[in-house]
Amino acid sequence: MGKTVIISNRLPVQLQIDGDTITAIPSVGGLATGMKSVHSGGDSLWIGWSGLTDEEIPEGLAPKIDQALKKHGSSKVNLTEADVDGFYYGFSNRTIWPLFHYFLEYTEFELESWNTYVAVNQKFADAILEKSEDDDTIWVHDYQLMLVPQMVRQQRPNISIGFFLHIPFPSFEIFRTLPWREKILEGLLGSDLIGFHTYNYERHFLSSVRRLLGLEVSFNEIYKDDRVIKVDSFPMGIDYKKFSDAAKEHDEKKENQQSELQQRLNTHKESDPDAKFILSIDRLDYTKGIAKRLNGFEYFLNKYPQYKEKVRLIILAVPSRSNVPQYQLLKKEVDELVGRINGELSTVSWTPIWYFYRSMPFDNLIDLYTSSDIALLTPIRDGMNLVAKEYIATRTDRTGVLILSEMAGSANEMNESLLINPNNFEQIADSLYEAINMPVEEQKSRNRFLQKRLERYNVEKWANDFMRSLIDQKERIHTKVSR
Ligand code: ADQ
Repeated sequence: MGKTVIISNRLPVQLQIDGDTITAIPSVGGLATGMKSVHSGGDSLWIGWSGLTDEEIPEGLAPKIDQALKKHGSSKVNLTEADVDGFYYGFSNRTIWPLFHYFLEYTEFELESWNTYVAVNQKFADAILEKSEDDDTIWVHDYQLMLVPQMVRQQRPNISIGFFLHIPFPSFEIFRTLPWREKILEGLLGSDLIGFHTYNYERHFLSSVRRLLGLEVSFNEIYKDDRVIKVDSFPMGIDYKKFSDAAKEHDEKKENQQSELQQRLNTHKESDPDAKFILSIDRLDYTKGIAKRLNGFEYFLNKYPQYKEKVRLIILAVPSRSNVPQYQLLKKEVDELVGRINGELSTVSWTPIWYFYRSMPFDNLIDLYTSSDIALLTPIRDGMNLVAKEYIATRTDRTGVLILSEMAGSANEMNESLLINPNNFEQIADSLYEAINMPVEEQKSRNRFLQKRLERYNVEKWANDFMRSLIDQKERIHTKVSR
């Protein structure tokens, strides 16, 4: 058996350039961690963009960058600034991202960015073709690279290809609006296995294949030419141990070892034992429902005014895609909403919303997760939502209440949380009331189930399940189906 080749838009390393010294630092993101068991170094390769455009790479340093990446089993795809504009900020994030999250009004259909998407997908496919052999196993990730499977398949009919989509696959009625809908489906169907987070996304995809391409679909298999393509759901987990161990370590810290953030949180708790922290963490993205969360919180404070001066909403939003206009508008909307609500409701001793617009180091994330009585996550659409899982994993004493939007993929596996419709402010307000008043025994019994499930189906298991399924499918690859 050959090696495993993983392909994603970004490589799981960050490049640091200091004069002519290049260092590649491994990223600690969910995907990179999850793939650890698959991307074990010696017999695997990760192909992706380094984060630096051709224009940004200092003259003569490209070979050094290649060497630095090689040490981490990585190889870069070269992209120009124009490529990144049209492919990433353009078609990926102004067409596919809004459309697949049901934001039709934000979706742009531009031929030029589609053409760049095709050309850049070809660059990724070419990189795979150059670096792989027929007996290798290829795993392509996410919505930026949906044409890659077919582009590779055309040149390498016998190679084994898996594809995983990290965002929702929308219903047929939404997907059909895309001018290049058949091309996207055909691109994906170059794979042997196509994975989604949930059964619903899988079902939507199969329905589009049947209705737009007229292909035969039986249960979760698609028959195309002489191939059988398997479609399945693999709900992505987290590195459970990393989060639960970090939380245990956090609990054992003496006061003088605690971060400044933790000490500030403690001071507030000590000054009023009834005070509650409500936490939300996400990228600043319109799909995450941050404005609805703020409105829901305001509604809660007006409906249950006894909690004024008692509860605080901590909003941690990571800057994201800030050169796409809708993200700039969203930033403005959230800034104004936080300002207005705080302006109207604050007292000399209480600010209802603490808003941090930045990425936080892992230790501070743990401070926030472990200090918050409630996590309030209200995405309007979300492929999975790992923050919900991370919050539960850090609750070492099993207290804490998760309020989660039913529009997040993770809601399917987290029935013991309080599920809400993010458009229903009444329900958000009542769930906050329920969470604040939930008996500790009930919190523990709900979290016991959640923790067990998350511990068992962690991110490593997710990656291994996908790979096992792909290898199984390999045995059937290209067998003529007599039908
Ligand atoms: P995202 O939309 O990025 O991922 P999510 O799954 O919640 O959403 O992952 C966010 C990650 O970033 C979490 O691990 C979280 O801890 C971290 N993070 C968030 N805010 C942070 C901050 N301020 N500082 C530091 N870290 C922060 C996409 C899809 C999701 C899907 C994942 C995985 O949109 O639906 O769950 O991929 O498939």
